[in-house]
Amino acid sequence: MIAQWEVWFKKEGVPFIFVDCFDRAQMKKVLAMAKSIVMEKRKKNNPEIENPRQKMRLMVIGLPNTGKSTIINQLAGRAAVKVADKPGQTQVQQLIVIDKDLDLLDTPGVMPPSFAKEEHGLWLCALNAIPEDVVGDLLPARFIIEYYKNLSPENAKTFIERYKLENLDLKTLSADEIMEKIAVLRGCLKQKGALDLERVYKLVLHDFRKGELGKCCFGVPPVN
Ligand SMILES: Nc1nc2c(ncn2[C@@H]2O[C@H](COP(=O)(O)OP(=O)(O)OP(=O)(O)O)[C@@H](O)[C@H]2O)c(=O)[nH]1
Ligand SMILES: [Mg+2]
Repeated sequence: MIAQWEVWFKKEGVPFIFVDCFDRAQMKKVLAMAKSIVMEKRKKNNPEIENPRQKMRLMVIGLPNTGKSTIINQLAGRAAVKVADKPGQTQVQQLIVIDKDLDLLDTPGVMPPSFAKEEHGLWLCALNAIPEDVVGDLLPARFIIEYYKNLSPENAKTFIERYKLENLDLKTLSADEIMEKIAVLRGCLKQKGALDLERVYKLVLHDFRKGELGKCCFGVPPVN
């Protein structure tokens, strides 16, 4: 699905780069790319100026808890802004000097005013872009299980191995039944042996957010 997004960005003429913020080499590419985009624009808008101004001020925007502040810290090479694994960490804008040519504005996460489909809200809950107390753990955990259940066994390999589900035909089970199996396999039990499903929901959400269930990509590019 990532490949489909690549095609779409190219077709739309939108410069893009997929990165792991903790990969220093990749982050350097982001910096170089951002600077070259700005310089190209400056040259295009003012062709008569031979040496356009180098100094630039850019802002980092995106959904809550998606790594905006982390990007800034990585590019600055220091803990310039606060980072946390929860939505709404950054509350006010903050301007950070990255180098002699670049200042970056860190901004609070932004949300779409509404969701075209209910599942879009669940994606954001699964990704922890919406605070956990808004919908609780069950719905996003069920949504994640549903996602991996519908993948081919090859694409769901990491998920299947993580919870030792190799002997089950996942397609014939509901997401809730799969979570019951995980409770048994992982020993998530309450006193007197009842299944502790709350623990399974938290486990699934935790593992998903840490990338332990394998790579995933929600949603295909829009069709024009
Ligand atoms: N694995 C992984 N984790 C990341 C990456 N980028 C950020 N994180 C983690 O995601 C969490 C949120 O990062 P932040 O930088 O605070 O996110 P933010 O977009 O600034 O969040 P708000 O200010 O709340 O909107 C932190 O626990 C980061 O360590 C990444 O590329 N890979
Ligand atoms: Mg932030």
